[in-house]
Amino acid sequence: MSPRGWFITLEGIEGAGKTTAAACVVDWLTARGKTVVQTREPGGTPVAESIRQLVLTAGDEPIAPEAELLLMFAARAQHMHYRILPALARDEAVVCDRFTDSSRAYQGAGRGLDAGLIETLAQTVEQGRSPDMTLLLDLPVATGMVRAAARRGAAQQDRFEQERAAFFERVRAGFLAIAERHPRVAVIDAAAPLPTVRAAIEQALAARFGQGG
Ligand code: Z5A
Repeated sequence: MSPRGWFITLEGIEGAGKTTAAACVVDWLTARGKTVVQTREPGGTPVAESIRQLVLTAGDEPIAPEAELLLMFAARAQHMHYRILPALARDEAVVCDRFTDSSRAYQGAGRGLDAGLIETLAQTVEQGRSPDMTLLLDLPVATGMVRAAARRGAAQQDRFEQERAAFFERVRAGFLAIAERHPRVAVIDAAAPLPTVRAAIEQALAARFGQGG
């Protein structure tokens, strides 16, 4: 079985506007008659959502970087197996908020884990089906942090939100390095006003899939 649908991922540091951008991508695809599965990582299936809860919640026991990486890939394996690949096989479009590039950027560039190990895990878990297109929402770390704090309000920070700016600078640089290596990645200036971001996303989608979809 060779999955045929379109696999689109959204990436970026926190507060980049991935959630907002996902809605724009879904609108664009739906207008072209595509059936869309909108999902996120870590998460997307009941088991993967349980892992999300575990890995994002700040508790008394720290989570070792290697455990964090393996938990991200454990969630991804469930997601790939039971949600993403079946949808692609039905010729549907999958719009996923974060995917393996987040592991490369956060656990690789951010935590300093071995890039070779991450690629080995990716090869096994992705089963030969990497994204057709990735929208990288890029913006300065300080802007992302301000946006994320404003959206969070009085709610508690999760484990990642507790990291300092230097960590997110490494993550941002990691994402930009991925974009340089992979033509599937379109870099969107996410610091721009929303209508400008929306127009840039639509332009990138049209360039990849054609105007008619
Ligand atoms: N993680 C990892 O380490 N390794 C992995 O492999 C994976 C994940 C898969 C959870 O991700 C954490 O998991 C994540 C990395 C790690 N932690 N961090 N950081 P998440 O995606 O659930 O969490 P997040 O990145 O923190 O999401 P977010 O803060 O919700 O960011 P967002 O979705 O990109 O932003 P948003 O909600 O669309 O926008 C934020 C606010 O800005 C909101 O009020 C918007 O209205 C506003 N906004 C958006 N765009 C604009 C523009 N253009 N102008 C002005 N205001 C805007």
